[in-house]
Amino acid sequence: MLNKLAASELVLNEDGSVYHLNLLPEDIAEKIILVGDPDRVAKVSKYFDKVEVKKNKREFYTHTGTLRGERITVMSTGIGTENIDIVMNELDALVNIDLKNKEFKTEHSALQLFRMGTCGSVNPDVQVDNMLVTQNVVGLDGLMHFYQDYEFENEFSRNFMEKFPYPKIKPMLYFADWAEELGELYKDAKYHGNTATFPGFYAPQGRQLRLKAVDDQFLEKLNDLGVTNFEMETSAIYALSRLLGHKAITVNNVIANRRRGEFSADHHASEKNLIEWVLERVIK
Ligand code: R1P
Ligand code: URA
Repeated sequence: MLNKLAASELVLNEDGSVYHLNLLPEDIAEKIILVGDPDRVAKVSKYFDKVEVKKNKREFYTHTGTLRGERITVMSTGIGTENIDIVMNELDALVNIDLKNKEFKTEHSALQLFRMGTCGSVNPDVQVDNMLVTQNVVGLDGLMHFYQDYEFENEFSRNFMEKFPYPKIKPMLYFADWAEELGELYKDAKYHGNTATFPGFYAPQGRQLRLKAVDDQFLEKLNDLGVTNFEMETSAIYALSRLLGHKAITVNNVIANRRRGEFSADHHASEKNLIEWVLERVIK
C-alpha cells in the first residue's frame, strides 16, 4: 500500500500503543481536555463520575472516564509547543490511522480539544483570576515553519505582520474557527483575546532576572499590536488542529498581569476555579 507508514515513522510500543503518549485508540474520548501541568490531571479527573483509564509516560498523563454520563479524557502536555507537536500527531494517529496496519483510515474522525491552561496578560486592564478565551493566536516559536500548506490571514494577522518590530522572528498566525459554536464556554469568559505563544517563560515573555531581554518595551509593543496575553502552547494546538481536522479552543486563567506586576494571590484556588468553570461548560 502506498500510504503504509514505516516502523520509524509511526513508532509504537510493544503493546501497540503510540510511542510517547502510551495510549491505545480505546483509551481516549472524543472530548479531550489538555492541561500543561501533569499534577492538574488528577485535579480534573476527581470531578469525573468514574475514571476507567489511567496511563502515563514522561510528562504525558492521561485519565479517561465519564462526567455526567459522557465520556471524557484529560491529558497533560507538559510545557511548550514541541510537546504539542507530539501530542497532536499521536492523538490524531489514535483516531485517524489504523495502528495495526499502519495505514490511514478512509473515514476522518474529529476530536474536540479544550486547552485548560494558565497565562500572563500584557494588557494592564486584563485582570488576574479571570478566564480568557483565545480567538486569534500568534506563534513566536518555530514549530509551524516545519509544516507545509499552512497559510492564514485575517485582519489581526495582517496588522500584526505589518507592524511587528522584531525582523529576526517570523510569527505564524492562527485562529479559532469554532469558538462561537461553544455557547457558554465562549460567552461566559470574561475576556476574548489575542494570545501570543512563546518558546520560553523568561526573556521570550520579557522577564528579566539576571539576563536582559532584547527589548525593555517588549510587553507594551505586543499590547500595541493587539496581543492580550501569552503562554506556551496554544499556537501549536490551533494550527495543528486546523491542519489535521480537529476542533480546538483554549481557555486560560490569567494568573499574572505583567504590566501591573501582579500575580494571583492564591493560584491554587484560582486553578480550582478554572477546572470547575471549564468542566461545567464542556459537559452540561
Ligand atoms: C508556564 O508556567 C506554563 O504555564 C502555562 C504555560 O503555557 C506553560 O505551559 O500553561 P499551563 O498552566 O497549562 O502549563
Ligand atoms: N504562563 C505563562 O507562560 N506565562 C505567564 O506569565 C503565566 C503563565
